Amino acid sequence: MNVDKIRADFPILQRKVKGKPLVYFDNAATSQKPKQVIDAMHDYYLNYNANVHRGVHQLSEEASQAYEQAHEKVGKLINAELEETVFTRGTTDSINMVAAGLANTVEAGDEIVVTGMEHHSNLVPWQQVAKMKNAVLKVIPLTDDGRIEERAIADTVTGKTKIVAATHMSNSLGTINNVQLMSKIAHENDALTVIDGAQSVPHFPVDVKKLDVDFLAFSAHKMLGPTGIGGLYGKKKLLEELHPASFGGGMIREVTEQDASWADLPWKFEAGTPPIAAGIGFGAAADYLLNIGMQHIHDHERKLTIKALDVLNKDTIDVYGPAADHRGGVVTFNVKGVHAHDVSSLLDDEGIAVRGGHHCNMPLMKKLGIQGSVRASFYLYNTEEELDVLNNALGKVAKVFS
Ligand code: 7TS
Repeated sequence: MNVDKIRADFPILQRKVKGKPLVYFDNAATSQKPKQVIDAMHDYYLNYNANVHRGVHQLSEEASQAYEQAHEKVGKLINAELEETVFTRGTTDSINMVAAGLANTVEAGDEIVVTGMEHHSNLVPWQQVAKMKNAVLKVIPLTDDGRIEERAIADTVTGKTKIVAATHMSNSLGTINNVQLMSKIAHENDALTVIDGAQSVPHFPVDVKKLDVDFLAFSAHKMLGPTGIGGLYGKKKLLEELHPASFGGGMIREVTEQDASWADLPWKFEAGTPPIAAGIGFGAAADYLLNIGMQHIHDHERKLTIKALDVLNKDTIDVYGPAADHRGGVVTFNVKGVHAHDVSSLLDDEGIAVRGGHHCNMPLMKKLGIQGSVRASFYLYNTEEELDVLNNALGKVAKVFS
């Protein structure tokens, strides 16, 4: 993987922040966008802007074709068919759609299982379903280093479990979960898995068939694509059974005064005029990632993560989460005795963008006994030299507060 060549595709990486070259380590929040994605969206607006699936005129046909092809490209990235690849507004929207659809299948006393490391967007929707249906929300506990052991899954999931909602990779701890095993245990108990792929699909190979997950949610903006769009994979049979949560134009087959039937998959779940340019950009992002190769991206981030853990492993710093073998390119830490926001702000003075705060993981922060942390998260365009810049900057932070 030629990182210099990749960096040339991202004009923003050339800019300076506070007079210093930008070091962008906030990829878990959102990634930067390559020219190829921006150009694809421009091209649509400049040359074939029209609504999709409606007109028979040339522009509409071109737009419809590009929009459908974008679904195919995104599907290819996760080894899903077109019918199984729904475009949504993002991970949060995807999970809410599934939660609304599956709520009908949950009865009083049933169990919904989540893990102790869920982003609020894969926790709060399930809390709401559990409250509405008088179901029991159970939480798979974590080890002290922020992993999930097989025994913990097997002990939590029971014959009463209807849904296992779990993140593929934690946005706070970096932990990569064995969702194949979770699906196996869920299926042995006749439960379905809803996997939050917001941090996995952008960063390593995800094959929905191999993992045998039932639903998978992800966001374009974390994988080189635009904001406002994301993906929901569902097994075809399950999507056919799932009740749509949003109704209107585009998602119907036939409407009478009193009733309506639904369009074929995936359009059944895409009511109204979609964000067409964003969808086309999402397809271009999937193409870009496929061209580079997800395994190459994972290997690169792994190298960076090992070095980051080494750089951060100091007496003055607490690092959270498991060893490099169990995690992706997210490293969260605190400089002892210094507020995460102060550290983030001093790093910003050095041109380094990190996130400080609770990372939408309040229950996890509570368990760790902290209010928040500083998070450095990596992507394909980051370099080992940038980790040296972080290391030097953290040295300065320690001096300021000593
Ligand atoms: N799930 C995980 C694991 C995430 O990291 C995020 C976003 C979401 C769900 C929600 O995605 P959205 O695109 O619908 O907002 N995580 C973060 C973050 O860590 N910092 O900013 C956004």
